[in-house]
Amino acid sequence: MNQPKLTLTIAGNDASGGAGIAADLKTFAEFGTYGIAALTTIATMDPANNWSHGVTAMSAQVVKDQLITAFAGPSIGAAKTGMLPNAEVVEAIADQVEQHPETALVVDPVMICKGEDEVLNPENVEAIKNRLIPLATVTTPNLFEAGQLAEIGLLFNLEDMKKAAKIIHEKGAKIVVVKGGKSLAGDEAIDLVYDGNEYFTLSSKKIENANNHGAGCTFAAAITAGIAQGLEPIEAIKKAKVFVSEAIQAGFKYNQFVGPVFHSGYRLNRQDSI
Ligand code: PXL
Repeated sequence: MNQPKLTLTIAGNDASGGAGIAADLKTFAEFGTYGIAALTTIATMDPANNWSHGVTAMSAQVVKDQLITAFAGPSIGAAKTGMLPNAEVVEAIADQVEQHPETALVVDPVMICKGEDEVLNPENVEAIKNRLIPLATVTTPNLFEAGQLAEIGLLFNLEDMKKAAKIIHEKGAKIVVVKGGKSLAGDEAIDLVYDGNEYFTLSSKKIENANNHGAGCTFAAAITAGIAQGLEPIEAIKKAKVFVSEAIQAGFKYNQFVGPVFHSGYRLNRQDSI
């Protein structure tokens, strides 16, 4: 057996298992890569209080120490960032990742969790924009996040998505994937991809009442794993879209509050590995 390709997630723990490092590590495994996690935050949900989220930050020092450990092994093919609690942690991550240009970076600029309506931390958005976006091979904002990163407010249609993608590309991300998700009108879930040269869209049928908690993390993790396995980023993005659609198909109701994707959906639905 050859040595596996290494993948790294720098993200939070979703205590319900659908999003965050749980989603990432399960996805990394489905792709046959060796996953490593550096924990940035712990997100807990309170069943006695309408599943409201609590967020506990790791210190910048312990995030830095985890990254030093992770990078002390064989070369990591690709890393991704997910939920980041504050600007200090973002800075610590950028300082380490910058020293490893051999590792492709996928930035999932998580600003908000589904069902929550507060941006995690405004100065955090600034730090992601200034320190991580310039290092990104791929970034995967949703409509809200793309509007924040591009500083153009809310996005409503494909034209708005193109405008945001261009601005985010100018800030340094090589490839921008703006996820239209369920929010755009129509019965397709459309993502817009921009690589500085051309725009193209990826679409899949919207799934009614989808159990899709963790879909964003799973999509970005699948792109990360594809790149680590040697795919060109655009090919990794296309493959990730297929992978996450199957994960959403296999999603299930966890409790009255949340329905996660099932990260093994592709393998189970198709009786084949990705
Ligand atoms: O889906 C965004 C997200 C990312 N990371 C963690 C989360 C969530 C949403 O719950 O808990 C750790």
